[in-house]
Amino acid sequence: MMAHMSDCLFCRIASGELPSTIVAESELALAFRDAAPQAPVHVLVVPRAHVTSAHTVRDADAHLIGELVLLAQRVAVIEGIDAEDRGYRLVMNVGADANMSVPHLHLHVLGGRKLGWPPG
Ligand code: DGP
Repeated sequence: MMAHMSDCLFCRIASGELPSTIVAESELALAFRDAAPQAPVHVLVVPRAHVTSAHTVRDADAHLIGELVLLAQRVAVIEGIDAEDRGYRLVMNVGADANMSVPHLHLHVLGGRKLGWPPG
């Protein structure tokens, strides 16, 4: 895990250097609206510290995965999609085949409509 990378988009958003629409935050993570939403609710949850992807997570930063999920739960409550008859999808893209475009670990929180499966 690296603290901050000045050329990383989500590091710059997480530090407040670049603007975002923040939905929730914790000491270790930030949740902000995706700039190209794929659903009525589309929020990205990122660790403040730089981790490249789920595939590069190591023992020392494994707790961040739990942190992202806990913050995603708060996002779901804030956005009103947490009820059992609603629900949401959590997605972590890894690498080119999954269309990962920003190499800073992030959890997509998608909801607000019936989501298709398989995702395609
Ligand atoms: P992924 O494909 O999993 O790497 O998702 C990256 C997401 O980041 C994608 O859905 C679009 C979003 N995104 C890209 N640039 C920005 C930005 O500058 N601000 C915000 N809020 N979202 C961004």
